[in-house]
Amino acid sequence: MKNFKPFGIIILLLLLANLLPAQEKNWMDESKQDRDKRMEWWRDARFGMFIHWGIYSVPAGVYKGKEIKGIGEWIMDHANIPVEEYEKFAKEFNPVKFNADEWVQIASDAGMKYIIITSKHHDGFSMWDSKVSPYNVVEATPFKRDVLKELSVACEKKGMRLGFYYSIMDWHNPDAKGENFAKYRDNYMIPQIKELLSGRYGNVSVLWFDGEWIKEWTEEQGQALYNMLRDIKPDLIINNRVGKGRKGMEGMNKGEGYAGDFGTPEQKIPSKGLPGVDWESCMTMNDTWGYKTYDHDWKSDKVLIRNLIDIASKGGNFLLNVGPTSEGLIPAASVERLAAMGNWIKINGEAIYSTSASPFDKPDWGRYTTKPGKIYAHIFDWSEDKILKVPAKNYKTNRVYLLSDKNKDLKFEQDGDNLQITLPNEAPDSIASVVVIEYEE
Ligand code: H79
Repeated sequence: MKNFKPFGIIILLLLLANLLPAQEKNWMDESKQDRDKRMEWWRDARFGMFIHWGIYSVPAGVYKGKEIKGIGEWIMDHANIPVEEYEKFAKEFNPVKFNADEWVQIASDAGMKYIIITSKHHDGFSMWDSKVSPYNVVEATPFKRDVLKELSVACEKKGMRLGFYYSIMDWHNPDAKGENFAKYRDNYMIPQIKELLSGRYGNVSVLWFDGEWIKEWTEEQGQALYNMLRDIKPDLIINNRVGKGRKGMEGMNKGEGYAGDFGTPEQKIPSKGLPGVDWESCMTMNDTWGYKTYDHDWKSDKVLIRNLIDIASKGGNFLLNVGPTSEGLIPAASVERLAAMGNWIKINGEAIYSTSASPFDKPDWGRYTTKPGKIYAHIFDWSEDKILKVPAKNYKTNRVYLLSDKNKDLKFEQDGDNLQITLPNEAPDSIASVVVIEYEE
């Protein structure tokens, strides 16, 4: 073995390995540890802003003098508007009052930790400077400004996370329906998504797909897209509508064979949450996502704040929508409600952010959230007898107090299976008052 040359053999093996087909990474096989790390900021955030903004804000629910029934961003479909007619709304889109810093400030003041904005809705209109198609906000409107770019800069300044909604269904591109779908997918949709992840739009934290129900889109294509996106950006978080996982258990990456990182209940809060999976309820503040001039059916501060608590108590996130006008303004009714939520969160945010689902069954008087060493009782209905009973049987309680008055101890005693807490006469907050139970871990 005088002529044995180990380096030569190693080099030969390396050369051979290059000839083998590259083993593609399946990101759906991620370890729990890696997944927990990637999802951490999102789980802690609990509350985000959804923004539905596009050229549908120009008709704003009215076409040819008629109020069109249904959600505003669907007007092209609901009013049967031909493509060439609908395109004309782009020429009227000039939202000179748009100020990205103001939008981010409104979200931040509301206590929201991330923003998801429509990059392209079903109407196919792109809200950024896309080189893939001139049907976009820079080339097709008098506004000529890159909305997503401005928002990404404003988010970066404020430390606000940003994600993009992208509709797989596209009513504008003729290839997006029927036998040419692969052409739309490979030459239009994927190049567009790559633009969004190119770095030009900052650190994109979430991609939020929709319109995946069309027959042209399959779970296999969804999984291929999911893997492609994680190859580009390994820490990206992607919703379950990237594939066909929205039906059934809303679930993903659970050995159920569906792509996506979180479930997306729409306009509803699952009665028991979605145990074992990450999820986010998206909801409107009135009855539309895209702006409609005449929709005044606003949810009250009480409903919105209690929805946030209800969702947190079930371990989910709340993605609450605003539909800005064609002037570029978030409607005043939305801003007022977001401010009220922010005021509640300023006092009680500790009981929302970074919490986990309730350790107990849902009580009649409100909801629970929890954190290591702490139980938060969110009281909706202040009890008549001023005694709060918490089924904290095997907990060694150290201290009990209200988040609105942290220095003042509340009296408590263990009574069999229940911890009995003596409440003050008046509820500090008529919508939800939070009592903290600190216990030894
Ligand atoms: O962007 C907002 C809406 O425009 C969009 N999703 C939110 C976030 C939305 N698309 N459709 N809808 C809301 C309601 C209509 C759903 C249906 Fe279907 C589509 C009914 C039949 C096809 C999806 C697939 C739901 C049921 C089957």
